[in-house]
Amino acid sequence: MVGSAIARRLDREDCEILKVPRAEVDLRRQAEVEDWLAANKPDAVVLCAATVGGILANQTRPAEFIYDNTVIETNIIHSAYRVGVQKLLFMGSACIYPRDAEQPMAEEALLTGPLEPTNQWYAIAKIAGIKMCQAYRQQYGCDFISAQPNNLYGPYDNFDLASSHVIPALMVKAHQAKLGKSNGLEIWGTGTPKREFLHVDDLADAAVHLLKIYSDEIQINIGTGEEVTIAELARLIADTVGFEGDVRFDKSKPDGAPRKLLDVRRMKGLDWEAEIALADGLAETYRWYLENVAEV
Ligand code: GFB
Repeated sequence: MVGSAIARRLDREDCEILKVPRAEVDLRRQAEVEDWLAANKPDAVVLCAATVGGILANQTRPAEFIYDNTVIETNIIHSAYRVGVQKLLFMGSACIYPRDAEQPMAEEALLTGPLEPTNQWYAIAKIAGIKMCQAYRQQYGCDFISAQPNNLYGPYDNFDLASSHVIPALMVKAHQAKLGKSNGLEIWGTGTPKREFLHVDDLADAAVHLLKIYSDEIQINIGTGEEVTIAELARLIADTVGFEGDVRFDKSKPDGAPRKLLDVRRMKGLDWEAEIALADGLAETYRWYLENVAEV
C-alpha cells in the first residue's frame, strides 16, 4: 500500500522510479539486497517495505514481526551506505512511542518509557531502524532520515480479517453484514481506544516533501492531528458502506494502546499538512474495495 502510493506520487516528479518484484529480490537476504543496489545504484531509497499487520497479527506473530523488519532495514540501510545512496527515507510507525506517552506524542517522547505490549516487537524493530539512520549519519555522514506515520489506510490495503488493521477489517465486516452474510457488525475490544488515521496518499505526499527538504537526525511525525474513538470510526464506516444494523463489541479481543495521537507541529513547521478528510478517504477506499476486492 505505501510503496504503490509513493510510486504514484513520484510519477509527478522529475525522476526515474526503480522497482523490483519480491520474487526477484527477497529483502531478508543480505546478498540479494547488496547485489541489486550495487547493480542499480539509486540516488535515493524509500524504505517502506516491512512485515506489517493489525493488532492481532502483531500479537500472534511476534517472531516474524521482529525478525523480518530488523533484517530488512539492516540489509537496506547498510547496503545503501556501501553503494553511496545520497538520500534514504526510513518509514517508521507511531507505535515506536511509549504506551503512556503524553498526548499528542512529540518526537522527543521516543525511548522515554515502556512500549505497548501488543506491538512491542514491531516497535523495537522500527526504533532500531531510526537509530541506524542516526548512527550512519553520525559515523559516515549519510543523509538518512526517518518519518513516523500514524495508522494508515487507502487503496491496496490488506483486507484479510486475520491480519488487517481496523479500517479494512470494519469495511469488510460492514459490507458482509449489509449483504446479510453475517449477523451484525462485530468490533474487537471496547470501542473506546482512540486512533488517528492517515490516508496513504497524504503519507506519500509528505514523504516526497521530506525527501526534498529535510536532512536531520530526529524522526518526523506524519499525521492529521485528529483522532476518533474506534466506536466512532465503526459508525463512520457503517455510514460509508450503508450498513444500518446492529454493532456489537467483542471484549475478549485486545484494545491495544488507549491513545496514539501524534504531535504534528514539526511537520507543520516544514510547511506540510494532511489534506484528505477521514470521511472522504473512507468513501474512496470503500470504492476501491468494491472494485478490486469485494465478492458481490
Ligand atoms: O488497526 P489496529 O489493528 O492497530 O487496531 P493498532 C486499532 C484498534 O481497533 C484496536 C480495534 O483497539 C482494535 O482492538 N478493532 C476493532 C479492530 N475491531 C477491529 C478489527 O476487526 N480488526 C482490527 N485489526 N482491529 C497497530 C500495531 O496497532 O497499529 C502496528 O499493532 C502498527 O504495530 C499499526 O503500528 C499502525 O492501532 O492497535
